[in-house]
Amino acid sequence: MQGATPFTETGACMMRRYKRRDLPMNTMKRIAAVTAGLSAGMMSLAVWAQDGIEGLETVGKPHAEGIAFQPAATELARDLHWLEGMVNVIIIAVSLFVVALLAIIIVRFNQRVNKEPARFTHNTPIEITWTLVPILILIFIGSFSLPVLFKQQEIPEPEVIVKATGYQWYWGYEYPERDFVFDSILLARDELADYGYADDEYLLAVDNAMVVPVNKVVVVRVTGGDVIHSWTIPAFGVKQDAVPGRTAELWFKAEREGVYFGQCSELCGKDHAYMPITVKVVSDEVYAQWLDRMAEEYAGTPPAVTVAQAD
Ligand SMILES: [Cu+2]
Repeated sequence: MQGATPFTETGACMMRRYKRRDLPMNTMKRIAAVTAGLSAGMMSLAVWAQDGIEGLETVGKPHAEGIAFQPAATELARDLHWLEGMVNVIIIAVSLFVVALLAIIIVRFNQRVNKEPARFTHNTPIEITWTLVPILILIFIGSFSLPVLFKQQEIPEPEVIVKATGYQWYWGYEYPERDFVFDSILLARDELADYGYADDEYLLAVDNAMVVPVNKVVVVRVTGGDVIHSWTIPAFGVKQDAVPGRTAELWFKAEREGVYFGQCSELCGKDHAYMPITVKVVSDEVYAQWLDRMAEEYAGTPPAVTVAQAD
């Protein structure tokens, strides 16, 4: 047991688990996984992703002592990384310039070296310069940052729609096209292996990940069920507040299959740290199979059948 960890299989967490609509099914799965784990000869069976999606590389994950961004998996994230690099160059240049000015003043105009200080108070050319130059720098930055912002906020025609709802303290996902809903709940440390996650993915991995197809425009409609939460996947370069009573949208087009992690990014109560976000980006056919399985398990609608029509 993790004595110091507030999130255990008892108390509040257990209550939340009972809110799931799929509890009987899931309990069955868990019993199956534990039984498999008990048999040494069948140990490998315990390590299977419970959503039936296997062999995905973990791409968007924080690393101990890491200071850079997670690898960009969308055009939006690449834009953000580029913008950060460009603004950093300006920040460093301005900082070095100011430090150099300070150094010159300290060395050349101290009381000892400069016994007779100048008495003038105005210098028009310098005053115009130090007003204009910062304005020009801001216009320059804005001419690059605003297009990046507009690209994020102008939602393209969706190929896949997912509704994400933040609750205290887990996420719920809805796939309106197939009419199913499920909850996505933090995995306890001892459950990670059963679901195919590494031990250091505690506080990042969930039981039911959101699944989306690769290279498709995914629009996520984000809302809050109780208080304000915030949905994010850093590697996608997206972050959107989940506000009760409002539906906000974000979009991304993930270019690489894999597992991506995020965490609720709006302080939402005592278990704010225990409502992570896991997204699996998969191929079109894996996505279609997953949709069918989920529609069946969560009583969604069967796939639309295209019927040939005679004119
Ligand atoms: Cu939250």
